[in-house]
Amino acid sequence: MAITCMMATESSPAEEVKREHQVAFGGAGESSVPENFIWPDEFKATADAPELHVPHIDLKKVLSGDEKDVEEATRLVDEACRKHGFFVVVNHGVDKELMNKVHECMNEFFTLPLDVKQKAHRKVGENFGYANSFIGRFSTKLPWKETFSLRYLAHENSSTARDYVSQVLGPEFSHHGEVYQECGKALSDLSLRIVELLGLSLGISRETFRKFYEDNDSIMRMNYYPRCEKPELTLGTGPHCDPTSITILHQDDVSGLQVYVDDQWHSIPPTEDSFVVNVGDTFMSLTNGVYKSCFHRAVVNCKEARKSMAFFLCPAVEKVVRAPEELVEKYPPRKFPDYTWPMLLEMTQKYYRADSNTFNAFTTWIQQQNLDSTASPAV
Ligand SMILES: O=C(O)CCC(=O)C(=O)O
Repeated sequence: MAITCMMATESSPAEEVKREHQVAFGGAGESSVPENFIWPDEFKATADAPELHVPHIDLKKVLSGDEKDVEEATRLVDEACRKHGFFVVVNHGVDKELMNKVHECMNEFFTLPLDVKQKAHRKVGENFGYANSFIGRFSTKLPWKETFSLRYLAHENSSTARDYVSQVLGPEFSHHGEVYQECGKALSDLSLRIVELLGLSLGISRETFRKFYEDNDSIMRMNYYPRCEKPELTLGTGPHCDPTSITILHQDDVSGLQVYVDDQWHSIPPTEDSFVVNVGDTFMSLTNGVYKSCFHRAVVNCKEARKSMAFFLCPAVEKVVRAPEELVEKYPPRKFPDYTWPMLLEMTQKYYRADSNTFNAFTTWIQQQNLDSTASPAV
C-alpha cells in the first residue's frame, strides 16, 4: 500500500481526489489492512456490540425550570454519570442547519488532496491542525482516521477557529472558518448549560461550574473515518478516556461510537438532531471522582466513511482544577492533587499515549513532583 499517493491515470479531478484518499488508507482494491493499523486481539472491534441505553435529556424542558422536569433530568444524569458518564441531549438549541454545514465542510475538507490538507499539518506536540496516522507520532496500533482540530476560545471578540482556518488554508476556505467559529460558539454555550445541569445533579449550585468554564479554552475536533475493507482488524479511535472536561459529540448517521461498561463494549448509535455528552478526566476530578470518565472508542466499517465532530470543553489555562469544597465535604476525602489543564494536556500530547491509566499516571507524576519540590536539599 502506498502512503503518499498520486496516481498517474486519466481521470476526472474528483475521481483523482477520491482515489488519492482511498490509497492512503487502503482503498476498494486493497483487501488487507497495513500491519501498523492492526490492533491486538483484546482491542479488536466488535460490530455487534449491544446498545448502551443512555438517558436522552430534553434541555428545553430542563431550562423551562419546571420543577418536576428538572428533578427527573437531574436524577437521570446523576445515575448515568455515576455509572459511566454518558448521556444524550435533545432539544439542545443548536441550529440543525449549522450542524449540516459543519458536516458539509468536513466532507469538502477531508476529500481534498493530501497536499492541500497538509497546509494545516498538525506538528508533533501541537494540538491544532490536520493529522492522520501516516504523519503522526506513533507507529503501531494506528487509528483508521484523519482529524482536523481547532482552538475555540470563549472570549468576546476572539475568533481563533476562523482565523486559523483562513491563515493555514487560505481565503478560499474562509467559509469553513466561519462555520467552525459559529459552531464553537454554539457548543461552548451548550456546554455551559450542560455543566449547570451537572452541578444541579450533584446537588451544588448551578453557577459553580458555569463560572469555572465561562472563559473556556476548548478544542473542536473533526473526525473522518474512511471506509475499511477489514474493519474487524483495526479501530477508528483507540480505547481512551477523554482527558478534557466534558465532550459534546455530533455523529453523522453512521454508527461507530462504543463505550466500555460492565466489562463489555456497547454502542451508542446516532440519533437524529442530538449530541452525545460524556464526562472526561478533568470533570471527573472536579467532582472528586463522583462522576465517571469512561473508556470509549470508535470502530469503522466496510460500507461507508463516518464523520463525527467533538467539542472538548477545557478550562482557561490558568484555572486551577480543584473539586469545590462543598463536594469534598459531601464525598470526602479529597482524591486528586490540584493541577492546571495545560499540565495534563502536555502530558497526553507529548509524553503519554492515552489509555485506561492516563489520569492515574498523571496524578502520580504530579504527586512525585510535589514531593520532589518539598524534599530537603541533599547536604
Ligand atoms: O468519533 C467518535 O465516535 C468518538 C471520537 C472520540 O472518542 C474522540 O475524538 O476522542
